[in-house]
Amino acid sequence: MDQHRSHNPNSSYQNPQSAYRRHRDAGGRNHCENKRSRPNQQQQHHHHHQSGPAPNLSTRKELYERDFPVYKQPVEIGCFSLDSERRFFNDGRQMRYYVEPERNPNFDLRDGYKDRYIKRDGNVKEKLDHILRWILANKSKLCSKGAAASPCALDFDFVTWRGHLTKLLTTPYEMREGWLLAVTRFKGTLYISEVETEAARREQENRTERHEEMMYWGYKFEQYTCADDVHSLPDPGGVVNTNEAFCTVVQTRLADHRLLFSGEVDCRDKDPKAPAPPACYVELKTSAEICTPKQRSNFHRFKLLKWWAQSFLPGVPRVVAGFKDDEGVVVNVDTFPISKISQLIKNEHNCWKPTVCMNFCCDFLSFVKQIAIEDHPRSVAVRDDAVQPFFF
Ligand code: 0WD
Ligand code: CA
Repeated sequence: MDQHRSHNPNSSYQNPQSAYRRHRDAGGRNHCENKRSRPNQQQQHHHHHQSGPAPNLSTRKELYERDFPVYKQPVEIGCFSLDSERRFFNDGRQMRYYVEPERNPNFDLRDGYKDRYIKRDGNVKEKLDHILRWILANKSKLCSKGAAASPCALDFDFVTWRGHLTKLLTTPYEMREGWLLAVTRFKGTLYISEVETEAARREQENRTERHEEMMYWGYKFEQYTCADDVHSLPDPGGVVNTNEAFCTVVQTRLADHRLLFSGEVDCRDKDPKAPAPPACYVELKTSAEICTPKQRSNFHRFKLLKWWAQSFLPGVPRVVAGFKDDEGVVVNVDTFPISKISQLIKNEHNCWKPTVCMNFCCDFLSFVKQIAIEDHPRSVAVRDDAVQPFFF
């Protein structure tokens, strides 16, 4: 399941690896853009580093202001759970149920940080492993034609995490954080997995104790608002263990890209009459209390973009946000229906547009199809955002 292999650069003809790096200049602008090489204009044979200039893809938002692309209603085709020791189960045992809090609950998010917190080991890079486990456990229902000899071809163009797609959606508006994605083609399906950037690694190493604690606050909010069973209540006295996860696996299509991806889901509506997944799912967030017009504007421009992209992708219809003060106390709770977010930001001058996000993602996926040609599990194309290729 190791999707990323390093190879001797001199052997790249046998195992070609392509890498695409995005650079930011000091002003946070993308450079290395090349308008001549929009992906749709690329010839297939240009993917190879021996055959001329490397193609690249601009991240300039102006280029993506066209009609909204076809995005089929995402359908849940399965789910899986990761337990307190990060073990995989091909079922929904880690599903939790949303218990609506009061509007002004005064939840203390700092409670338990020192003594009731088990933190997932961030040094373990899981790559696509859990999704691949789910595919193996469900291959009889996924294989195109009967139970062909393994491994059979999948009816998908792309397999990835939802979180990686979220990063693609927000790329035209993201001026700070770059990313690095590895792509490999196997039996016609492209597997996309993230590789940690040098900047992200440094950021993680230099995290302050305050930042470290604030990362706990989001999980603590989940504990205040989620119950383990339909008829039980949240247990704020319990342990927060971030190994535990419930993940949905969804199928959808973006233009001509057939996608299979998985994303972690916080909880579901506990009403038995609630619609089927993913429409019953609830995404939980925390955010700083909004006190000034400037803070409200930033919330619309940056937070709502990320929240929208993350939940729109799997068809999760609402985000429940806990607004916290500097002491980590949730002072109020608000629900944001995903379908209303684009109206909410309409008054914001020069704000982000959903169509730009989706069109960029769509073009990026077309670009990847043209770049990652070699169909071999050991041939890996690594690419980074803004979106300049490099090869090794
Ligand atoms: O190893 C890696 N580089 C990554 C692993 C990067 C991103 C995700 N993952 C894996 C983990 O197995 C995790 O369980 O993906 C799972 C979540 O996938 P996703 O839904 O595609 O990721 P994303 O949409 O970025 O995050 C959803 C939630 C987060 O909630 P908030 O409200 O903060 O967005 O998943 C959690 C977090 O609660 N989460 C993670 N949990 C464990 N390990 C990770 C992570 N690396 N990233 C996000
Ligand atoms: Ca969340």
